[in-house]
Amino acid sequence: MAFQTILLDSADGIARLTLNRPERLNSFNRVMLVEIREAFERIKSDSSIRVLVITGSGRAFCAGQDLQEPGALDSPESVAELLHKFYNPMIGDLRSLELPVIAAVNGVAAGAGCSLALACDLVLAAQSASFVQAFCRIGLVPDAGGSFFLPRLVGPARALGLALLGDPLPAATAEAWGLIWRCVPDDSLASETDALARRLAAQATRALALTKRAIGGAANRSLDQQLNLEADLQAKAAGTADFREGLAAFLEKRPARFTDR
Ligand code: LHQ
Repeated sequence: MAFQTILLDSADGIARLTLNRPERLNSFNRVMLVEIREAFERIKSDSSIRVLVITGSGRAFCAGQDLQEPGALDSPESVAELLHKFYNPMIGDLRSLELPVIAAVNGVAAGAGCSLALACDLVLAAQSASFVQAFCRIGLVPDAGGSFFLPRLVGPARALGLALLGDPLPAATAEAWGLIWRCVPDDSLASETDALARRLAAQATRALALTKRAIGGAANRSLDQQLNLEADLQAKAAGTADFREGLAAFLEKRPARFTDR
């Protein structure tokens, strides 16, 4: 089935999901939120996919909720329903993907569009991109995981400054503050994203998925809990064919060829 609001293609183990409503700065409507989840399902069930890249078409990454979507914002109930039925499951599904997810932020990421980017594992942003906690500008509060990821990434002082003021944070500052992995020149975003995705696709995907589990939520666990979790995850990694291959390749002084997913 073809999608109406996103594009999904894959090659060489790398899936690319493009938010594709450029005339509305790729803002989310209900169709798009459903299609994104359907894309995640397809990626999960395709064992050839080892990395996902999420990006936007045109000049924006994503402007958050489509503020002109009929019926969406009519009442507190419709807003709560949007979050419970569409946004929250989408963020939950994204976080449970057992492969690395890169956000290639090609332009402005505002509101829930910023939350989506921050929920990804690695964020690469074009120098002209910016991150906007747009919620306060329209009398709303951060959602779609924004209030979870933001303070964990930049600390409460910067998180509050961003969320209470709603000023655009330029990509270079976002990198300096540790909000994102890297800011790159606009004309290098595509090639840098491709190089990063290829590097990740060549790695041991199961171990990367287990690493995501170790680091995700680590701030909420005690040292004892984390040590135990590490031991459990390491036992799982040690049971993969990729670990045997990685070890053999090291001992034989040759590049490893990882194949698990
Ligand atoms: C848009 C949008 C947009 C529709 C630009 N919708 N058309 C979840 C569920 C439940 C409740 C509500 O909240 C949420 C989560 C959220 O995401 S709430 C936050 C929603 N997003 C915003 O408040 C951001 C609104 N947009 C902006 O502040 C600006 O457009 C940004 C900073 C993103 C970009 O600014 P500019 O580059 O100056 O572009 P622009 O403002 O001129 O927009 C270009 C066009 O896109 C324009 O349409 P037009 O027909 O005049 O060319 C905008 O109306 C449209 N657009 N964002 N979210």
